[in-house]
Amino acid sequence: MILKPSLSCVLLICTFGAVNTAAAPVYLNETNISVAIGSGTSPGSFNNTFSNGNTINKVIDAPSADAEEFHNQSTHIWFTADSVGGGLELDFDFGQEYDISTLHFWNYTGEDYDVDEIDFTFFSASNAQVGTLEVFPDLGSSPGITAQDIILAAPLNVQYVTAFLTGSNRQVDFQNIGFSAELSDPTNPGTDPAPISGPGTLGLLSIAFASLFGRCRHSKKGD
Ligand SMILES: [Ca+2]
Ligand SMILES: [Ca+2]
Ligand SMILES: [Ca+2]
Repeated sequence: MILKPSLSCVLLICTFGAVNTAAAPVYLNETNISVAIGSGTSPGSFNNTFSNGNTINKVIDAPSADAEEFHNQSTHIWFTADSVGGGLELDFDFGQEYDISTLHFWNYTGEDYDVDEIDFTFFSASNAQVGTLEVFPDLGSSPGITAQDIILAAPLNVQYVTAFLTGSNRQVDFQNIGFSAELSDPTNPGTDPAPISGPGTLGLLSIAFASLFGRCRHSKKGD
């Protein structure tokens, strides 16, 4: 028996190919996400962070994951908590769900002011918690500060991220926080911790081929 593919089958194959190649990581910054100071920020001082009209957008203004910044009042964020254990909370909104693959952090260059710990909490579009992560970042490079890249195995389906930054001596000084991520697969619900590749990808393939087979059979009957 020779299966003659119909036009709809060919179109479906082409569409699947296009969807498959479109899933490439993008760098999230001020052009596609937002950041705000969270209500969980401890009592403290922002020092010169907002001098000369600067805003908290300095956290997400790096144009790319490998951008270099020099430490000055137009590029950095500097918070001093009133007491040890206090810190700065940042709330990120991606606007839609992404699967984060790499975290990028541009720390200050010296131990007296750098960020010593960041506690991340990740939430889906429906505000369900989908993961947490503790990071103890390296000192920034000097004199030009480039990002430390931290590869993440998860989480998937993240729209909101809360980051709580602390310094062991109350000082929190850094340049940027960045995320490389892919748009989430809408068939994979936000609470599903399935890995990015493997069963999830195989499942998608199975659905695509089942659909293709069904469409081809249907078309052949109608021919
Ligand atoms: Ca910056
Ligand atoms: Ca320190
Ligand atoms: Ca440190």
